[in-house]
Formats: sequence, C-alpha cells, structure tokens
Amino acid sequence: MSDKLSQLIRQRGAIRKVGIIGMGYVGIPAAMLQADVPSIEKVYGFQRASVNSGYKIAMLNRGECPLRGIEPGLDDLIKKVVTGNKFECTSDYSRISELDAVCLAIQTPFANPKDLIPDLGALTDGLRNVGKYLKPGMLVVLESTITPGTTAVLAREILEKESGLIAGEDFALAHAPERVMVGRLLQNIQEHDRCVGGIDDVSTARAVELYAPILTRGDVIPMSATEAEITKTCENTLRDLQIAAANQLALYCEAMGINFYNVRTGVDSLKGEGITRAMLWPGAGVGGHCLTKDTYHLERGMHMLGGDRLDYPENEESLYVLARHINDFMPHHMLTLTKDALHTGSLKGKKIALLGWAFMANTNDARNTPSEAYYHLAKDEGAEIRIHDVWVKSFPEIPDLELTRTIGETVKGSDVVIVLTNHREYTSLDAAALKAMTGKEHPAIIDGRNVITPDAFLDAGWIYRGIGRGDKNNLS
Ligand code: SAJ
Repeated sequence: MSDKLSQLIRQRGAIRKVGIIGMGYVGIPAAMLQADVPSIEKVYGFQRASVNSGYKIAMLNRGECPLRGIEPGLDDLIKKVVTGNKFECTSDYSRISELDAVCLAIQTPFANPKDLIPDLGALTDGLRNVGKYLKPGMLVVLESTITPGTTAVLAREILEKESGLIAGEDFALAHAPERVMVGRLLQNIQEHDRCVGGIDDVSTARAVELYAPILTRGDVIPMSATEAEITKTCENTLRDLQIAAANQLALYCEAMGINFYNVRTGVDSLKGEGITRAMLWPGAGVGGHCLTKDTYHLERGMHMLGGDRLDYPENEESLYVLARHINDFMPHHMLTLTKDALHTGSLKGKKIALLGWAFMANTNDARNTPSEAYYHLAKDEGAEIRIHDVWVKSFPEIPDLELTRTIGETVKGSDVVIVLTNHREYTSLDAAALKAMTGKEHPAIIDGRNVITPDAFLDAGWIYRGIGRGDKNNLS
C-alpha cells in the first residue's frame, strides 16, 4: 500500500471534479449520473472536435442528447445537469488538470474482424491526453472493455511516460468495466453491480469512492484491475459459451430427428438447491459488439499474462474459441437448411427473402449481425436476395441493397423465406397469407429463431426447416 498516494489523496479530500472522456453510449450516461451526485461540483465530458462526432459538444451543452434510440430518463437528466451548470462538454483536454478523477469511456473495436487484434488507437490517444495533464493525487479509471492486462501494463506505461508521475505512488489507476445496454443505459449503470479494480488497494478504494454514489440497487465489488478486466471479458465469453452449447445440442437434435425444444424443457426441469442448467436458445447466429469480441479479448489477455504458464489439454483449442466457431457456424447451417429445403446443391438464381437484419429482436442494432454472414454466403452462390427489417433504416454494410418496406414486397416471387431475427413483426406470420404473397405453390421457410409453428406452415403447403426441429425438418 502506498503511503505517499494515500497522503496525496487525503490532501485532496473527497472527489469533487470528475472528467469522462468519450461522449458515447458509455460516457454520456456515466457523466450525467456523476454530475447528478450532490457532492460532485462539476463534471467535464471530453469529446474530440472531430468531423464525425464534434457535433456532440454543442448538442450536449444545449442540454440535448446526441444518442439515437429511446433512453429512459437520459434526456431529462442531461437538461437537469446542464441547466444546473454541473456538466460541460469540451474538447479542451487541459481542463483535466483541474480534476480529482478522470474516466476513459473509449471503445476498443477490433480493427479487422479476421485477425481480432483490438484497435487501441483511440484509447491510447485518450491516455496520452490524460497523461499530459495528470496531477499528483488524481484517479484515472478505464471503463471500456479491454484485454486483461491493459490497465496494469499499457495504460500504466502511457500515463507514466506522458506525466512523469508513478502509478500507485503519485496517482491512482483502476478499471471499472461498464455493463450498459442500449435502451437501458442509466438503469444498467445504477442497478447492476459494479466491479471496480485498482492496480493497488489505494487505487481500488479511491475508485470505489467514485462509483458507489451512482449506484442505486447495484453494489460495488472491489477487486484488482486485472480481475475486473477478466470479469468483464469472461461474463460475455461464458454467455457465448452457453449459446454455443444450445446451438450444438440443436444441431444434434436435428441430426437425430428430435425436437430440441422438448429436450430443452426437459433439461430445464432439473431444479433444486445449487442446481442449474441455464440452457439458452439456439438460433441463426450470434451478433452484436460484446459476445463476438470479448472471447478474443480474454484469450489475448491469457496469452499476454499467462501464456507460458498455462496447463491445458495438449493440442486442444480453447473451449471458448470453439464456442465462437460454433456460433459463427450457424449462418452456414442456415444456408444448408435453405439448400436442403429447395432440394438443390446451388442457390444460383433462387429468390430469397430475408426477414430480419438487426442482430437483436426489436432493435435497429445491426453490429456484426449474423444476417450479414448469411447474406454474403447466399449472394456468393448467386441467389437474388431481398431484405425486410422495419427497425433498421439503412444497410451501410451493403450499399447497393434494394430496400423493401413491407413483408409482402419482400417475399413476392420468393422461393424461400428466411427468418434471421425474432422481431415482433415475425412472431405471428400467417402461413396461408404469407404463401399467397410469395405467389408460389410450395415455397420454403427456414426458421432461424423459432418464431413460427411448423405444422401450420406444413399444412398450408410450405416446405419447412427450422433450427433444432429435427422432428419436422424431413416432412417436406
Ligand atoms: N442469442 C442467441 N441465443 C440466446 C441469446 C442470444 O442466439 O439464447 C444471440 C442473439 O440473437 C444476438 C446475440 O446472441 O444475436 C447477442 O445477444 P445478447 O442477448 O447477448 O445481447 P448483447 O450482445 O447485447 O449482450 C449484452 C451483454 N451486456 C453487456 O455487455 C453489458 C451481455 O453481457 C448480457 O448478458 C446481454 O446483453 C443480456 O443478457 O441481455
């Protein structure tokens, strides 16, 4: 424990001025909640005055929210703290030197999904800006999801180099991973437990002081910085693993001619003290920004921090990476079901109607959507594809895409209809009416999200295939 740092913090007293770097889905709600803490005098939101996102500065300072979508409570909270002069957005990073604590809420996307090496450029720039204006006794916290080891190694090096100060001696350094979700940003920050990890106990204690006041139902869970990084990446890795377990069992059930959902009900019935199976749901694939990346953050961290000491079954790949491969296989399986339904080896010239582009039901979020994977697989085989998704307004991934606004337009003349997202628009499709819209005698439907009733479609003359429905997949 560093006496020098404890003394510097005692001299500063309670945290009064806070900075949040990165006015995005993580930084904006965090800044507003900090600004609303009575004991906090001022919060600065730091945002680069860049062409793409510099507009946020003026918007936030007018008390307006630059985020898309509905975020309960956020608009009012922004107005409250701006009119109360407790929050100001700025691109002047020199204001950092006035602060007691500064948090970096800067995303670390994977530059190239293929090599899965995170792009730390923006985070590194942010750390350099903090280091340049860092003062003794300050607390620095990283909130983004990062590879285990980043706080205690990379961040520490940059901050010490830029400031000439020593982490753990002159300033406190910690990691407090966010658990926000679009649509409930404020609620998640206030109600989820918050893991807070310092590079040493003094840093952890100072970080707990910063986060405890913004939690309502959530509790602070103190730990080390690296443990917090592993917690965050692992909680998403394990969810991805649970989904892969459901996907693999669904593939088994299809092969054995069994209804996966009956088996799931059976497995789920095993309950009791300390007993859980937590069987999730199979589907057309796993998308989003979290589960598709965090496994690789965890793997990289393991190799960086413990690679030469790991004892693991020889020549076996990581279970977690295998889970990623199984989940990424599901769009391929959807293509196999498509060809099987059309009794063809090639989709050349086939008209395919995709229902659902977003990666998550009833949202417009299409980040890493499995629909894009399926689209390119089918396109590469020469299929003609139309896409329906009333939630997604544009498809930058596919610039020359023909947009169709109604299900009728999308399925007209289609040989096969593919359900890829369980949007509410697809949970009550009428078999006879939909078939009439296609104009085909025996169109095919491939249900990737278990949203339709097989018998209703089979009785109406559809060819049916569905994920996990081994009991129905060979009746047409
Ligand atoms: N999916 C399945 N089967 C399932 C659940 C999801 O195939 O049983 C698919 C979805 O279709 C989607 C993808 O997985 O394509 C991801 O879905 P998700 O529900 O995990 O949503 P995410 O990616 O937004 O995950 C977030 C994470 N939250 C944070 O990182 C703060 C994750 O930790 C949460 O567990 C998850 O939300 C949640 O539970 O809602």
